[in-house]
Amino acid sequence: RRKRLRVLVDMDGVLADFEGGFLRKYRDRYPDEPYIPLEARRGFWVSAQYSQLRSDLCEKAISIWESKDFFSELEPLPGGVEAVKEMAKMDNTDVFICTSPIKHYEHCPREKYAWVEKHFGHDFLEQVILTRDKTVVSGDVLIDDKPDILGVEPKPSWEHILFTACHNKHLGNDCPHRRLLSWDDDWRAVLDSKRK
Ligand code: UMP
Repeated sequence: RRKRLRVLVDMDGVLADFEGGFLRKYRDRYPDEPYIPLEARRGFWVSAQYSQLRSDLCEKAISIWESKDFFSELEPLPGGVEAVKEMAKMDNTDVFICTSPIKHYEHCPREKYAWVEKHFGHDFLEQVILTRDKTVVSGDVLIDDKPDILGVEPKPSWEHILFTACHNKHLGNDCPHRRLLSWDDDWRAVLDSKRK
């Protein structure tokens, strides 16, 4: 394979602990409201599951990630930053962080850049792709915890590698993608399989 390998890595739920950060701030802000423990999370959309729990909890959940400092204060998930830095140093490999900002744009896009700068350094901002449609971005692999990544391009160039998260770990055979169980899993082998 002569071409360089292009790896797209999602941010929330793959590099940054969106679920953990959400639950902590939700419980701090709404200590008397019911909540969904991470072991009970099902489905990508946190708002949908809170809405099922009680319809008025949907907007309370949304208020958490629409708040200032939510995205910038997310903790890195174990091993993610290190793995991406290592990928970026590999021969014939280009790595991009490919993430969808929320449409409430007051804080999220700026804070996503701030998060990358904090954890990867200023120069790595060159590698950031903010898009609401990942199917129009070309790459060899997309490592992402969302089970269904859809958009206007019906045949995206990347293979979706599903990164295991609390909300998708129970999905069985109706989810056809190869998985990365965590950053301790063999991500190098996944990349190598695409170099052939
Ligand atoms: N998000 C929502 N609602 C939810 C859960 C997540 O709007 O219930 C947001 C957080 C992220 C985006 O900004 O959706 C998901 O982005 P990707 O992980 O697909 O890049």
